[in-house]
Amino acid sequence: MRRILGRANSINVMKVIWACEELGLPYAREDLGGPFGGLDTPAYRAMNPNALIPVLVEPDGWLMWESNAILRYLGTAYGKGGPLWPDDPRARATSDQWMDWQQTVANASLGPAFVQMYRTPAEKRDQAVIDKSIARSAEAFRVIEAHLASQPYVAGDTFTLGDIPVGCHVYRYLHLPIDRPDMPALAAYHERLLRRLAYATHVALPIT
Ligand SMILES: N[C@@H](CCC(=O)N[C@@H](CS)C(=O)NCC(=O)O)C(=O)O
Repeated sequence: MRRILGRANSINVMKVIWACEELGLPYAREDLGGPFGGLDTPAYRAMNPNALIPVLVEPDGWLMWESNAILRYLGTAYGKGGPLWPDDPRARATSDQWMDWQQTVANASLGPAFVQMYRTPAEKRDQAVIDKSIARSAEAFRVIEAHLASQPYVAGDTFTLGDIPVGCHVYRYLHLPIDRPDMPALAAYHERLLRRLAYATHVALPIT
């Protein structure tokens, strides 16, 4: 059986679950990281030397880490000829571009506020870090707001794997208890994604 290693409330684990569900791939998920621990062990570091989740372990034991790279692997291995990871190089590149945007722009801007608000004890929180992160996030998410104002999905008219990292982060941005500018295209995107069972079941949950 394919294994997804990592706690269910990790945004990066959610991406892999969502991709497996979209591709119809069976998997078993195992709780690791956060309160479950288990990452700083020789056995886990032998799988992922960064001691981070997720790790994907294929049924034959081959494994890999880095959530967006896992999505690209799953699409290439199991999505051939289908709409999720288009064979057309340019359509695929556009989907891929937005995956990188999620890591390098969305996460870089919103991550600090999330870590302060959800992963840092109240007495150690730095409001200046939160404020700066929220301000940077407004700029970052205006980019995807403008993009999705003219098309339903990141790569065009069709849902692709690039919507998975972006959708996970848009959900988080729209549902964190922070001030944010009105972003109607992102709100509509969230409503569109809610029609996908995997998003509704594994992503659109209370943020913890
Ligand atoms: N770039 C990596 C980041 C992985 C990462 O930062 N994972 C976090 C959870 S979202 C983690 O392992 N945190 C430590 C923990 O959960 O104990 C990826 O996309 O897979």
